Amino acid sequence: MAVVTQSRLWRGVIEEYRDRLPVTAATPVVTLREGGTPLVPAPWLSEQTSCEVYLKVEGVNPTGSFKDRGMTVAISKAAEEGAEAVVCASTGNTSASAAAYAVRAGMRPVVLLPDGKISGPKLAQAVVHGGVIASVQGNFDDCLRLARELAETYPVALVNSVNPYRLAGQKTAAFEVVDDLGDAPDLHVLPVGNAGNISAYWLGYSEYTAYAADNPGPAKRRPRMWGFQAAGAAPFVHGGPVSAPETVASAIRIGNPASWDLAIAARDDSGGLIDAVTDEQILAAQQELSGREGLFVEPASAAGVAGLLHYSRTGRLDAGQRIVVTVTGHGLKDVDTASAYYGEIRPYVVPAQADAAAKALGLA
Ligand code: AN7
Repeated sequence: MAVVTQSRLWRGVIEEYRDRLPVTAATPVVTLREGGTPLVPAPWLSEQTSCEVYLKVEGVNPTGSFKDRGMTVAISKAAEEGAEAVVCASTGNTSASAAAYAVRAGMRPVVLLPDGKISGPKLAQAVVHGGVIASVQGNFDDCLRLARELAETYPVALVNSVNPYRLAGQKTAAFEVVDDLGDAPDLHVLPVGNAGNISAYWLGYSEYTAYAADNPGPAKRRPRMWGFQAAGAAPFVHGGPVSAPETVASAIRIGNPASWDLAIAARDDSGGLIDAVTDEQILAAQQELSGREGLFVEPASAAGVAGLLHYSRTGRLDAGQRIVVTVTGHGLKDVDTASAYYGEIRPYVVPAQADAAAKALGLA
């Protein structure tokens, strides 16, 4: 099939940033035209924090989360290397993305999911994309260990973020922020689970500045990186792995992050921090984003906003900063948690008659 590449529309992260990614002319590009996501000004958050806040809305990617950025590169490279099957462990979003990109490349996606701990819509994504689904008796950390072991011994390519092609793809989000703003922000805030994304953003910001002396980019500086974990799954805050992680934000229910050293480097080299927010703070932030900014994100995605608000309200955020917060996945990824937070829905039951309806709805 002839592919139109002269399009003035967004072509996906590989074509948009080809010179900064580990691909060659021999790499078959497997893309769903991911990336190019909106950087949305957040007036309510800006007012709350006395800062200039933007949201990098990753839920609009093809499978509904930021994972697609890394998956296009990982699957394209796996295709180049002749892989016929890929495997990943996942709390739900990686598996949705891996399944979509793998079938597009004609590969079998094998996904290892912690038994009973995946949201319904994410499981449905793995199903509709033809994933070979394993419900593992253990948590995400057990799934990742199993995925590594399978990839070591059997003919299946590992596409978790321990695969460096994943981080290479994900760093493009930092490029986009700089391309949109003209420079890096003062502060970049995001949720942390397996810690691939905070590592990838730092890599992206670093490569896009003169810090990479051999390949200077358009940014003049790098931001401080602030990562937020869920309090019940906060190994970086405790200083070591957590054996039984627990949080309502199932996407970041991770106790033993794979990108430990890279995330610590991102935190320390940027003069940033990694801290925790409670489930209550996460759900409240999710509600504020929906009700005030008009953006519905999944619980894990609200952890960065929860952390920013917490630091602002406790007097630990300097005013006047330019801040980007990544919201990592779409709200439709976990409808049950959101609905439960709002309680029973009691709509006004009205006749199909304007006068009576207006009266019941408070319009008359
Ligand atoms: C919505 O899908 O780990 O710190 O297996 O789905 O880069 O792990 C998901 C992680 C944040 C944390 N927000 O990012 C998986 C998985 C959402 C996520 C994270 C995840 P990392």
